[in-house]
Amino acid sequence: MFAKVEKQRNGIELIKIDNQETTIVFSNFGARIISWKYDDNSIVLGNIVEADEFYQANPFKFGATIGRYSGRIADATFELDGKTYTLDQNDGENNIHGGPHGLDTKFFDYEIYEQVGQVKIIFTTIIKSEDDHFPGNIELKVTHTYNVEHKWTVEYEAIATEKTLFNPMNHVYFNLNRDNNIIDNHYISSEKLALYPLGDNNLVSSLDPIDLKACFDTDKIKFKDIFETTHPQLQQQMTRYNGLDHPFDINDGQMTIENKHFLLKVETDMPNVVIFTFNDTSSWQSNFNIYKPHSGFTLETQCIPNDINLEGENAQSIIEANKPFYSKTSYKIFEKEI
Ligand code: G6D
Repeated sequence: MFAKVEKQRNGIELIKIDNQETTIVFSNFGARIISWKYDDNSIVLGNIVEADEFYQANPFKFGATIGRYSGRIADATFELDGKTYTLDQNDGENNIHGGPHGLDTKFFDYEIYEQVGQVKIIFTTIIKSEDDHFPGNIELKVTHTYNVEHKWTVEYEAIATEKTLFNPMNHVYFNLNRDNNIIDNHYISSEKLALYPLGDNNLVSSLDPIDLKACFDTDKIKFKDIFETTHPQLQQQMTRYNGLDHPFDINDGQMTIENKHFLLKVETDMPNVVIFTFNDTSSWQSNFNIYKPHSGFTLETQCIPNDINLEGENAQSIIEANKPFYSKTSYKIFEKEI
């Protein structure tokens, strides 16, 4: 397989990979995915034509690598080894997406490897403590691989100079509908689907999750049925957030999402998946903002947001100095025969 590089303005470079029925495009800006198409159907949200302007001030972080810490950190502060760290507040009083200078804002260096049956792009950068106020610098490699089986894999390899937090993810929004209509008709499935309820400011309020499989008693749960549930605790969550913005426990890191035409299979070694159904699209004052609520959904494979304040030294996002971190998530798209 081969890759073609296209340079746009503002330092944005696109790396385009063609795999017959499917095409996929990545960028050096935020080591992000820009486009993924099955024939003429866009299955992710983004803008390949005007990428040079679209991504710079987009608060929705379409397709970006997020880090060093993906989810919210309550009150933008945490304690590690008895020391208190104060981060930038970029979500009310919280810190989100690693702060205002997170990985989504970085221009990565990259190398392309065209191999038999796949293309690999290795993006590299350094996260500096002076930029985000977490302890330690991190040398980071984000590898996007696309193969002939229409499978996109993201691998994260990191090494930190000090004990710190590392909780990366990709902020891609999917929409498997051919007409790109809202995603309420999609079904999610996994042998385990347990949702952590949120309290104030989108923060997890309890480590006792709601078992969705028990609530709905079905293998495949439709987003619409979750949004319109009469289950009291879940209904309260949906009313409050107009959809999902919740961490899930899933079975063995595997889940599928499907509609009539396509099925997307996700596999991850990260402990949780945050599903966000793009519930409020109004915060971006831009002609580029053509999105209505539920235009897409994310599958953010990460440690439970705010784990450092919820679980202290047991938080899974803690990494030791000089000890290599590795994590992998893949998304594979299938067209259904109808
Ligand atoms: C993340 O969980 C958050 C959402 O609350 C936020 O609005 C979005 O990113 C932009 O998924």
